[in-house]
Amino acid sequence: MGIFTKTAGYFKDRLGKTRDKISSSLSSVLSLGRNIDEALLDKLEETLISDDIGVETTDKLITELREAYRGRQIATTDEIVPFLKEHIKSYWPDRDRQLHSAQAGPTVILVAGVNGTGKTTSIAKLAYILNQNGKKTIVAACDTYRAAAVEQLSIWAERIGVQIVKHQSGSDPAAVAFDACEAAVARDADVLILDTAGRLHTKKDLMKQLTKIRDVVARKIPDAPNEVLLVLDATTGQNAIIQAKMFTEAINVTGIFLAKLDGTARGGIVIAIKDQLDIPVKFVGLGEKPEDIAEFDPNTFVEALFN
Ligand SMILES: Nc1nc2c(ncn2[C@@H]2O[C@H](COP(=O)(O)OP(=O)(O)O)[C@@H](O)[C@H]2O)c(=O)[nH]1
Ligand SMILES: [Mg+2]
Repeated sequence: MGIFTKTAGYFKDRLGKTRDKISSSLSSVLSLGRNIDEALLDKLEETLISDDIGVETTDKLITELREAYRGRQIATTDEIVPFLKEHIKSYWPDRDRQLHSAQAGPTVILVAGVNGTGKTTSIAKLAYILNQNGKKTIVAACDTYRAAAVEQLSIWAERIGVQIVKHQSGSDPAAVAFDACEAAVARDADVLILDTAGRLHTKKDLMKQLTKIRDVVARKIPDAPNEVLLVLDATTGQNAIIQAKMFTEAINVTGIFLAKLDGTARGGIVIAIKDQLDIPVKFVGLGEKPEDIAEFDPNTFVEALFN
């Protein structure tokens, strides 16, 4: 069990909105009759797409379901949900979802994402759990663009009991990153997490700043950053995928932190992300408290989504 692991019950509880949506749309399809037929499969296809799981996975599911139905391996509607669960789980690539750590010296996590997606909160969650587990963690306020951003991270740092490296708002974020790396090494920290700005004058400025921070970090600490986490807001649906494509053009994103999965009925988006992005969802945000973070696990997730 990893330190970010949560129980199936916790997932079920937090994913209630998405589960309710999926279960009510599915039950309207399943109530069409006891036996599967072509009309029911068409209706099911529409339903799955409306549940945000994406065209690609829906196509695959419906094709396989139709084959199973025509081949008489499956006949009644009560077999549909178990079929969907088993197949959706099997589509997930078996990949590394662990947080990458440094062999020696501090592990450096660079966190990026559009404003309001949940970056600062997600950093607080990571820092909180790591710190609770005996990893000395420092956060760095490299979002110097907005006055409130440094303040927000300072409040979190104090609340969860971790150190912070910050400058005045408006100062050079790369200079904050520089100082933060020095502090992390000098104070023998296990983990350094860098917050970044989510909006600048132009998209080009934003990406330039991000790569500048990354380059400073890479020069100060060998093999850093060990992880570049992109925070996406689950409530924004397809927009989150567009954002991810934009960031991956500028920086090598190693994992996704999908925030606000508790606040949305669109949790099916995790499945669409798997189809459309070649980046693993490593963490999910399931509330506003520091402990509301979980490692993403496809099996637990799929079980929590389908009743
Ligand atoms: N319900 C819920 N709210 C979240 C979650 N993560 C962040 N938020 C909220 O989203 C808002 C924006 O978060 P913030 O961390 O400031 O975003 P940033 O601008 O990307 O740094 C805040 O009100 C957070 O409390 C989550 O997992 N669940
Ligand atoms: Mg922020």
